[in-house]
Amino acid sequence: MGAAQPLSTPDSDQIISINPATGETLGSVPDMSVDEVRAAVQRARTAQLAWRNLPVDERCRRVKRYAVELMSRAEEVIDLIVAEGGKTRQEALGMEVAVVADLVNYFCKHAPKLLGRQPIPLHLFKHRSSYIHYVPRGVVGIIAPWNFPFSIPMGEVMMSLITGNAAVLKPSEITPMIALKAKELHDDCGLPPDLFQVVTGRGRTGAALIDAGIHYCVFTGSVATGKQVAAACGERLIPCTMELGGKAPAVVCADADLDRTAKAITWGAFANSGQVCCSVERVYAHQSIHDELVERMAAEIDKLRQGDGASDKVDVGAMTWDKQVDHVEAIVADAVGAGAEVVRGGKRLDRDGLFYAPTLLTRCNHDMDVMRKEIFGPVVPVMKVVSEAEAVALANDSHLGLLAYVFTKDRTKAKRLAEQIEAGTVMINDVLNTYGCPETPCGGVKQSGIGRTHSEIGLKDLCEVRHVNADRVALPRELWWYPYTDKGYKLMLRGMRWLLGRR
Ligand code: TXE
Repeated sequence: MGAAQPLSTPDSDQIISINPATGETLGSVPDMSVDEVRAAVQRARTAQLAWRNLPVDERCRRVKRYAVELMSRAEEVIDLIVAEGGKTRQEALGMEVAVVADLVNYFCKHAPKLLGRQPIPLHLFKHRSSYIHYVPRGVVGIIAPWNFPFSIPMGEVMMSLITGNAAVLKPSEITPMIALKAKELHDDCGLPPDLFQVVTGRGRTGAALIDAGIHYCVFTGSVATGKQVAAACGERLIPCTMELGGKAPAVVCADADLDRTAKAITWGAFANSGQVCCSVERVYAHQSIHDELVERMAAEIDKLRQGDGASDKVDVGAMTWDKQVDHVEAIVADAVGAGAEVVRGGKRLDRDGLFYAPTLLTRCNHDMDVMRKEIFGPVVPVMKVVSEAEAVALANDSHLGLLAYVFTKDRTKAKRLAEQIEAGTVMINDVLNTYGCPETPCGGVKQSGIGRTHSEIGLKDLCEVRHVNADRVALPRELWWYPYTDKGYKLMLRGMRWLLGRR
């Protein structure tokens, strides 16, 4: 049936990369040792000590070359993303390659201003001045998942270089080849080779990276692994950003534009075969429009063409990892066993490769795993609700809070509902797309993670935020210094009463 797991045994020193749509072997990469990882971090640190001294404008001028190189070789990269990850060409272009090229262009344009000295006007000590300056941390360790093996890590790599850091990437062992291609483009566009390196391997290589002298860690992956990584960083007091799982709810109000909503939810649930941390993972539809919405979604699903993403006539490609297909099968079986109705899909395709049919479930409830656990596959369960208040309460009944969606024509109500939903990002009448807006923060609340990637927040998190406080006038001493005197005390008391105690 599906493509086998990498052929290597867990302790072999080679990892085989396989095309999930065809089962063909794409190549193999080493399962790198602790010493190899440590050496890579040392080389990165040496390169970074020179790189950090370049003015930010010069760093941006050089990093911008990556976007030029990437877009000139876009199809080379797209072909490999499709072959190794299973997504369609459109998704490899729009959700991977273009996202990185746009992020590079955006931050190369805006970073010099964002990273400039930031004055802090002092409200009381007017005879002094303060400002913040942003200092690169050193070597950023990036540990990445298999679902967006290019755009997720490379956005962080590029932001690391722009802020004056070096980056060492540990890609997922399921999709290592694309990371090596990303590194090839980096070297080919003339950036210092040691500034960005790839250390391939399994989880233990990721663990070795955390222990190899990095100065910051950006982890993207599951909640379970994220807790292990955060603990390892905590033990070493390495600051980190955790981008973990999601269970995005879509709240569909009675007054939603059902045609747009059905199209949005279909794409939001099945793009990249549903293997997106911000996929629509559950729908709460107002009882007055529930049946019509389900009908429209079913009609949208019927139009979907599924097959090997290498073909241009495909809307839904292969899933990436056979264990994820097993998980999807189990979670659908649990739902059906508990009374869910399969309106569309509900099973693997009877063909080679990792294909699971786009699946629409109704009669779902919160006693089912499908409404509580991350599916991370092409399944969308729908639940009928009697009110918007019930929808919001159910949306918040989750340990995850990454993205959420609200569909209604009333934009004022939409923002009110959006602000009640516990999620890092809430989109109104749209899905997924904020990841493609580098100026907006990505990240979750609750168990969906810590910190933010992208945006000014994510850029500055890659820096040490340092503060300088300086004198503006030359005074012989400050009032509150030694010697303490009764006169000085009384003067300060009177002054503070006037300053701080006025109505
Ligand atoms: O994650 P894993 P996967 C989540 C998504 C899903 C998961 C899928 O919701 O849950 O990621 O990706 C390495 N120390 N997101 O299965 O297993 C491992 O080798 C250090 C959320 O890849 O957590 C891999 O490289 N590293 C996200 C990486 O961790 C370790 C967007 C992730 O592996 C390790 C995309 C260890 N002990 C997917 N063990 C978002 N929020 O944006 C494993 N690894």
